[in-house]
Amino acid sequence: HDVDIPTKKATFGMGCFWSNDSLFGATLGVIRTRVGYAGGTTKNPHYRSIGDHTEVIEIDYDPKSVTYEDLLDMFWANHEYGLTTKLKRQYQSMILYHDEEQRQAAEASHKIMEVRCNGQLRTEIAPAGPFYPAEDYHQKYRLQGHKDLCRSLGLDSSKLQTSHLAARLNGYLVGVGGMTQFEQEVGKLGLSEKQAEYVRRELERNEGGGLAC
Ligand code: MHO
Repeated sequence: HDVDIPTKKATFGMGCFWSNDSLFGATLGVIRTRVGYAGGTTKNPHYRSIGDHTEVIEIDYDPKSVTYEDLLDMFWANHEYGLTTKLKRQYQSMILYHDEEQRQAAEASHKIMEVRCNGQLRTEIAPAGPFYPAEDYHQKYRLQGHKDLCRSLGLDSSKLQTSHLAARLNGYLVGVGGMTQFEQEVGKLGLSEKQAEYVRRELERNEGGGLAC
């Protein structure tokens, strides 16, 4: 289940982290994901005591297969960043960059969006500080709804944060990524025929259904 190649990190706050986990998990070039809290100053945040932190997704990606710019495009296309809605700090729109190259790309994309939205953006751009992984039950939240599948694949709570397969399934099961992409990579995922059939059924049932939280 584990893919061992050099990766880079990207960290985004895009509202409720359950759906972002599914969105990026099924994106080609994304190797692993985990959700957590970042962007604040208070120590050891938890879901029920989040302090001034924000729900974020941390992505390990293969820069040879997907660029940071691609991920930024997905960031802007998949959450609410306008000033029109008033959201809690928990759901702050946020780009936490990991190096100078990412900072520049983030600022550049922000400028473009600002023009498009007449300056009405509430997205924060800041250097990535400490990341606090969320409680186990938040990791691959959609996948965890399929207990038997998790069990049969040996996806325990630590694997839910480190496994490539877990990231993929967490997307496909809710219809993200699509059937064509699933069929293209199913041979590499290491599923039995029965497990693959199960995922196909769920994917088909949910495709195009959106990612409500
Ligand atoms: N509607 C969900 C949001 C959870 S999300 C991880 C809830 O209230 O539980 O913020």
